[in-house]
Amino acid sequence: MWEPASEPSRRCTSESCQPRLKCNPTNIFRLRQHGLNVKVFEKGASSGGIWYWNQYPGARVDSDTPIYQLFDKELWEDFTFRERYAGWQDLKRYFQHVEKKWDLLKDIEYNKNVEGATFDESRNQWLIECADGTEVYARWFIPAIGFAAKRYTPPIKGLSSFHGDVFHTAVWPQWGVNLKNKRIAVIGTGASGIQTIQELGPKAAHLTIYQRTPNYCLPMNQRLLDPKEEEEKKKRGEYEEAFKKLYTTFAGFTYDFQERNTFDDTPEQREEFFEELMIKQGGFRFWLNTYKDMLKDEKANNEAYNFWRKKVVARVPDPQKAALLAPENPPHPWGTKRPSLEQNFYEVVSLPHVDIVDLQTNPVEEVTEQGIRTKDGNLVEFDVIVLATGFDAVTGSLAQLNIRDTDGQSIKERWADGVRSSMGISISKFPNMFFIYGPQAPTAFSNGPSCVQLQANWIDKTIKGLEDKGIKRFVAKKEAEDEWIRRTREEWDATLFPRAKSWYQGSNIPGKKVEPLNW
Ligand code: NA7
Repeated sequence: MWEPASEPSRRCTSESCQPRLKCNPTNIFRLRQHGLNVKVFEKGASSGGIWYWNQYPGARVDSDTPIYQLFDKELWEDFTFRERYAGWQDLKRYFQHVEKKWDLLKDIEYNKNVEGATFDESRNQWLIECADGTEVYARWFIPAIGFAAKRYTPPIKGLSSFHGDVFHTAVWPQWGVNLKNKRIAVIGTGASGIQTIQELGPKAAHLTIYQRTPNYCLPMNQRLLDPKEEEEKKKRGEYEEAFKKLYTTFAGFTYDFQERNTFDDTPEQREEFFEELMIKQGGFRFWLNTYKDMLKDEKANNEAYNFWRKKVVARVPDPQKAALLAPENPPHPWGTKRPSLEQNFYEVVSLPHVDIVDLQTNPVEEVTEQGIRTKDGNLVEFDVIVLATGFDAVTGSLAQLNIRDTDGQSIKERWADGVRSSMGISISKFPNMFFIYGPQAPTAFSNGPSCVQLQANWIDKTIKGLEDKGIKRFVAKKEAEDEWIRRTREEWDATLFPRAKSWYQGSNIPGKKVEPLNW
C-alpha cells in the first residue's frame, strides 16, 4: 500500500491506498488499534531520535526520567533499565524492546527524510514530501521531531581551516571516535558539554573548556539499578503509582514544589533541607522539589544559589577555576537555565591537564590550522575541537521543515514575529496537523516522556473522536492561539526565567526573537 523506496518518484493517489497518518512510535500502537493506517517516516537509520543522533562520549539521560519512560505495563513488565540515569546504549536497547513488543517496525520507514508538506484543500489531506522523492497523502499529520532537531554551530572565524577533526555533539559519528591521548577543545558547557568533558577529561592528553556561561550542575547520584529490587517494586505496584503521580506535578516528575516558601524555614532548617535535596537525593530535586518561591523570588533564589555555590567550591581546589565555575555573583538566577546532572564533573575539571577559558573576558578570536586563538593572543593547539554548542531549540525543529499552511506560508514565516500555537499542539491554518514535544507545550520544562505521553493520548482521543463522527477537517482558531500566547507569557513573566539568556527563550541564537518558548 506504500510507495516502495525504490520507486521514489511515483505518487500513490488511489483513495484505497492512502496512508491516513504520519506520526511517531508514541502513537502508532494506539492509532492502529482504532483501525487507522499508520506510517512513520524517520530520518535516522534506527530508532531513538535524539538518542540516535547524540551518541557523543558519555551521552545519557540527565533528567529524573529513566524508568518513567515505561508508561505501559506491557513495556515494563519485562524490561528494566540498568542504571538510574540510562546511557544512550541502554536507551537504544529500550527503543528496540518497544519496537519488538508492539511490532512497530512494519509501520516505520527509517532513512526517510521528510522535507515538507502542503495541505490539499480539495482532499482535506496533507501531501507529505520526502527528500528521496516519495510523496504520500495523509488525513492526519503528526510532526514529532522533538525540540532539538536543528543543531547550532556558531559562526567561528576560521573553523573550516582547522587541520584536526571537528565534531558537533548533536551529530556524533555513529561508529565512535577514539579520543584517547588527544589534545581536545570543548566549546560549550550545556548538558552535552558537561557530559563530554566528564568522559573525555580523564582520557585526554590535554583538554581545554571554552566556557561562556557556567552551568549550575547538580549531583546525579548515579547508581546501578538492582534488577531484583526493581522486580519487587513492580510487584508492589510502585511503577504504576509513579506513573499516576507524573500527571499531577509541575514538571511531570514524581515530585513537586513544596507548599512552603524559602523563608518559612529557619536558616538551619533550610540548610538541612537543601542538603537533603541536592546531596542526599540528587537529580533535579534541588530544582523542582524545592521551595515554591525559588524560581519566582530573587532573595529566595539567592539562598539556593549560595548553597549550591558553597558545595561546588568545596569540590574545586583551584580558586581560579572555582571562581569561573561558581562565581560569587550569580550570572543568572539559579535554575533559570537548565542545570545539568553531573557525576564527577568538578573533579575532572580540577585535573591539572584540564583548563578553562572564560569566553566572557577572553572570547575566541579565530580558529587556525593548529588550534584556537583567543582575544589575549594565546593560541592553544588541538587535535580535536568538540562543538557542544546546542540547538536552535524548541522552534527550530519544526520551522526548518517546508510545511506550508493553507495560505502557502511556511511555519518559519508564520513564526517570524513570534511563535503561535493553540495549546502547543496545533497551529491555525494548518488543519489536521498536531505536533508533539514542540513550542508552547511543557516540552523543555518537563519530563519529556510525561509530556509526550499526555499529548499522544490527547491526539489519539481527538483523532478517534473526529473519525467516529466522520469529520474530515479540524483546525485551531486564531483566537485560541492569541489566548494561549497570552497565558504562556503571563506565567513566564511571573518567574525569574526571563532574566537568563537561555534557549528556553531563544536567546542562544543570534537574531532569534526572545520570547517564552515553553508552557
Ligand atoms: P545547550 O544547553 O544549548 O548548550 C550549549 C552550550 O554552548 C552553552 O554552554 C552555550 O553557552 C554554548 N555556546 C553556544 N554558542 C556559543 C558560542 N558562540 N560561543 C561559545 N559558547 C557557545 O545545548 P546542549 O546540547 O548541551 O543541551 C541541550 C539540551 O538538550 C539539554 O539541556 C537537554 O535538555 C537536552 P551559553 O550558556 O549560551 O552562554
